[in-house]
Amino acid sequence: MTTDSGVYADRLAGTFAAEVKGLPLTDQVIEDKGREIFETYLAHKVLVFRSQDITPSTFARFGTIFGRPEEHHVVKLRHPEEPTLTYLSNQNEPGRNKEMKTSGQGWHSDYSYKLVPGSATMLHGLEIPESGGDTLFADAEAAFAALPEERKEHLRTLRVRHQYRWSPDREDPWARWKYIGPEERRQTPEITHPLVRRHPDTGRETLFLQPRVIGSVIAIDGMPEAESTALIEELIAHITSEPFVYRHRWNPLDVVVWDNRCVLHSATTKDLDERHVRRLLRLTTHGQPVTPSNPETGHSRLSPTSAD
Ligand SMILES: O=C(O)CCC(=O)C(=O)O
Ligand SMILES: [Fe+2]
Repeated sequence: MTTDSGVYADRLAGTFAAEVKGLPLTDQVIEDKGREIFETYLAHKVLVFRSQDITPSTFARFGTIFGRPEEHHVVKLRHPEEPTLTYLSNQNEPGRNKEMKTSGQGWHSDYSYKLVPGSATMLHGLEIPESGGDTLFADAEAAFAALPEERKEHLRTLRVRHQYRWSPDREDPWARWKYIGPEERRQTPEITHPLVRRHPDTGRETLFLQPRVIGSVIAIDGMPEAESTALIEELIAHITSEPFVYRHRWNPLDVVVWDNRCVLHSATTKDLDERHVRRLLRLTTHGQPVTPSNPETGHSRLSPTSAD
C-alpha cells in the first residue's frame, strides 16, 4: 500500500510493521524523502528496508530523519568516525563485557527506565547468520486499543515504578546491581511513568509497560505486590500475543527502524550459537518526556520512595 506520503510500503504483520520497497537510502533520497519516510514510520511503527549497501556515514544521516541522534554514554562503544553509531555483536569484542553479546534479549522499550525514554532505534545488518538472531516486535498501541473501554479507563489511572538496576535478588549474578558503579547508580534512580501514554506525534494511546526484571519494572505504584505482578504479567502476555507480534528475520544489509514510543522489541541472540556471527550497526534518537493519557495521572517523575 502507498501511504499519503507517497512512499510505497507493504504491511508485514496484522496491525503494524511494513517493508518499504524501491527506495535505496542514498544521501539524496534521505534529503528529498526524509519527511515522507518519517510519516510512513509513524503510520507503521516498524519499517524494514532491504539490501541497503550504505556507508556508516549515510546510516548516521538516515538516523536524523527520526529525531536527534544520541551519542552513546559509553565512549568506547562509539563508532570511531560516527559517534552516534555503536556496534551490536554476539562475538567477544575488545573492551566489552560478555553480557553485551546478548543485549536486548527479552521484551523491552529502549531506555524505558529513564525519565526521558528512547524514541526511535534503528539497526543496519552487517554480518547476519543463515538463520537465527531474529528480532521480535510487539504493537503495544494496538494491544491497548483492543481492550474493553472500562478496562482502559482503569489502566489510564495507573503509574508504573521503574529502576534500571532493579532485581528481586541483588545477589543474582545477572542482576545489574552486580556490574554498575556508584556514578551509574546515581544516573539511574527509581522513577515512575504513567502506564498509558499518549504518542507525542500521533496522539494515540499505548501501554508503556515491560516485563518486571528484563524491563526494569518494579511494580504498579501503590498496588499490593501479588496483584501488581499478576496485572503486569497479564498485560505483557496480551501485548506479546500472536496478533500483535512481528518477527523480523534478518538478511545482510537490512535496515530496520522502530518506534519505542508504541512498540516493544526483543532480541533472540541467547538462542544463537556464537559460531554464527551477528554484527549490526545501531543508532537511537533522543526521546521526549512521557505524556500521560489521563492528565490527572501525572507526568514521569523521580520516585519519592526511591531507595538506593
Ligand atoms: O539485537 C537485536 O535483535 C535487538 C537489540 C536491541 O534490543 C536494541 O538494539 O535495542
Ligand atoms: Fe533494545
